[in-house]
Amino acid sequence: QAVEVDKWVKSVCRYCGAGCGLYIGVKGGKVVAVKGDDKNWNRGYLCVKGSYLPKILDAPDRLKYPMVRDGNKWKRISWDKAMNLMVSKFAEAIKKYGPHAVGFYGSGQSFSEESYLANKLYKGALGTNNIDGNPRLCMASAAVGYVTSFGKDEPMGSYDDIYHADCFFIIGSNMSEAHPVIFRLVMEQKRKRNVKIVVVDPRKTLTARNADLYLDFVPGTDLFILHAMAHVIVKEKLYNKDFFDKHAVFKKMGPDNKPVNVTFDEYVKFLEEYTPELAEQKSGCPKEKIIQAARWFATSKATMSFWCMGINQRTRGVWANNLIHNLHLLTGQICRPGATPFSLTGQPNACGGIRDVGLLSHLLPYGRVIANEKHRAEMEEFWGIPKGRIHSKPGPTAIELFTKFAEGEIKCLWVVCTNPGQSLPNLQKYRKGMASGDTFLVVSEAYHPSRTSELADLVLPAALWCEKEGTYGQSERRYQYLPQVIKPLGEAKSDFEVILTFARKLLTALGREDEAKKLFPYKTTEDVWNEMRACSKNTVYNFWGMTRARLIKEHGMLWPVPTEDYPAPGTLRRFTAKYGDPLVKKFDPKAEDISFYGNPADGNRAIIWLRPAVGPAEPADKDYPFVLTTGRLIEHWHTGTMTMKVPELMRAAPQAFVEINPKDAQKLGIKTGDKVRLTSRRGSIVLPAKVVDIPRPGVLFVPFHYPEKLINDLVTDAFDALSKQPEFKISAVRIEKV
Ligand code: MGD
Ligand code: SF4
Repeated sequence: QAVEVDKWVKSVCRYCGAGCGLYIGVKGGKVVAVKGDDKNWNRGYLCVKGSYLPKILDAPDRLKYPMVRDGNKWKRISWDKAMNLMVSKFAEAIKKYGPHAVGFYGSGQSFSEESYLANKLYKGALGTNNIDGNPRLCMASAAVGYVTSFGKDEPMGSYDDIYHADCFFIIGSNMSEAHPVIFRLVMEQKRKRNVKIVVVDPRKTLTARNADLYLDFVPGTDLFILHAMAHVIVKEKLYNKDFFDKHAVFKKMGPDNKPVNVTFDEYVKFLEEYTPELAEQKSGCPKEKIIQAARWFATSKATMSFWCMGINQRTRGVWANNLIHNLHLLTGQICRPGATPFSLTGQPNACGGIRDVGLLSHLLPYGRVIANEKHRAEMEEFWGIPKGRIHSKPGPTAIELFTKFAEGEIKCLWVVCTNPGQSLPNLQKYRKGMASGDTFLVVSEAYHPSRTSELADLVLPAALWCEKEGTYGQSERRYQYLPQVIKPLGEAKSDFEVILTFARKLLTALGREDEAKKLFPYKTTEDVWNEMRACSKNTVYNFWGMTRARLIKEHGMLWPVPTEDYPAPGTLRRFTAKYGDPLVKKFDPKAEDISFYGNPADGNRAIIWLRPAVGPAEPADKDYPFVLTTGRLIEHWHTGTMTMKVPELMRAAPQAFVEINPKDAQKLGIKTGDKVRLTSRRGSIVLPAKVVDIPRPGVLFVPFHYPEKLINDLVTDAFDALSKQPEFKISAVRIEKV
């Protein structure tokens, strides 16, 4: 049915990291419709969540005014009073206890300019690294995986590779629900060409049901499968020796926990024990399927891997990422059209706004890290702050940050554009800390109460999506501009405006008025964007050529884009001069074509890692015999604050449930609709059962969207030692009929 609008404005969906382009239809100052942008990568397609975006804007629980806690009640206050209260609390804590008494928890859904400002305030102006974000729960293992294998973060390929690949290796990703439009493009290839889809997942999801080859396995045993695939590739000589001789080195961790180089023969020896038989024994996946997957991976013309939370949300998430990269490097399935390891991103701006901007406690902007003295000095010079201002020790990561807040070491915490009161694992532990009367919690939210804002001392109303402007950086290094289309509801303000005002007022309250003016002189988000472009200029991220005007005009651009006349859409493939990476020669002048130029210490080669297969932190056992795994449904976004305002989505997915395999259900006498209790070492919850042949026997699945059913009370907060990303995908539980 045609919708009448006054104008259509080009923008981007605010949900998943796919980053579908869309047009927003405005009529009489209201958003009345969206439609897909057919000139963007998504070719006009949107999924069901994106299609209903207009309905989230004027929901009845939108927060319109700043609110302060008054005992058990909430009191409306003015913005001036709210800012003064916040500034006085933060300034008092800093004066009394030093800069590490305050913290910030940000989001892969904030605009890049917002995250850049917050990072500059905390690391550059205050001198504390107490700043982390929800991508720690989401993408940290993928980021560390890229850095440890290739020397630099972010995927080297792009969505364009979908049109060239003839084998898709999808592991730990339910693309059909979590990244539906990307999956649609994959399925389109399946209909048109002779492509193969391999899916490795403990749930027979819609994605798995569309596979040509489906490998199901006991959660947490996929490292054995990945090694066994390498074993087959080596044994059957399906590898590309020319490629890895030239472009990769083999490494393992030495006895003093430092990496040491090893030979290909040592790698082959390491793989000997990881036979398909052993993998079958450990994982429950038939060895024939593993062998077939290895053959298709290696011998297809071009293999593209996709993975997401099933790999990242693991105590061995980084190692699992490394093992996927190993397969590409071993077979030379990389750095040419269709051949690429592509990590799917959960959130719309986890890449551009958090990983690239460096809003994680160990990072600085554009590939720089806190632990590197030279990088700190570069940023100190760039920001014009005294040498030594940036603290040399990486700060606490998400779980550690909330632990410090719970223990009172951090006195004041500001949570922006995320809902940790629902999304953190082992939730009650951290909720108690957030609710404590001894600390001061500020939450910037678009809705109130959320499961976090209900615990806050001060809640600030946030302008949503098209009520403000800024930039997103999405899965494939694609940066896109989102304009302000309508006025914010009530007195809501953009987080950009609030962070900027707070930064100036806080520094002034600390007696540093000159610095407030010098470090935060911006008038518009474009001023900050221009500073970010300059900050990226001499790095491998170089997006100097992406002026705001170009981003407004183009339908997304992929960095590197080194000059203002560099042709749109930018760089489709990195690390290969032949396929268009403009930085290969700059960073590795001797390179003929391929160079992993982020890794000069290893001759600009990538690393094939010898990482032993290790299982999860909490496997099922006799007391807790089931594995609980959690994740998303197609209808809802994360903690449901937005999508649960859409009646159509609520009708489709109205309540939480637990999926159980029919074989387990029969043994336990459970039928669909029965109430069952799930209990882990941390908590328990009652849910209706859904008996369905999706999880394999021994596995239970619960979506984490529903605020009235906090499944994260049960989930372990064990995390990966390298990425500090928690293992949301594997907790041991028992189940009983109530
Ligand atoms: P969201 O619902 O995305 O969840 O968890 P969260 O980030 O905590 O929260 C974003 C919040 O920002 C919403 O409450 C929304 O109303 C608000 N908001 C929207 N727009 C704006 C804005 O412009 N400004 C401000 N200030 N607020 C805004 C996600 C997290 O959850 C992530 S990233 C992952 S990957 C984890 N996944 C996961 C899982 O797979 N299983 C389980 N069990 N738990 C998980 N938790 C993690
Ligand atoms: Fe939005 Fe992701 Fe759906 Fe595209 S696939 S419309 S970005 S939620």
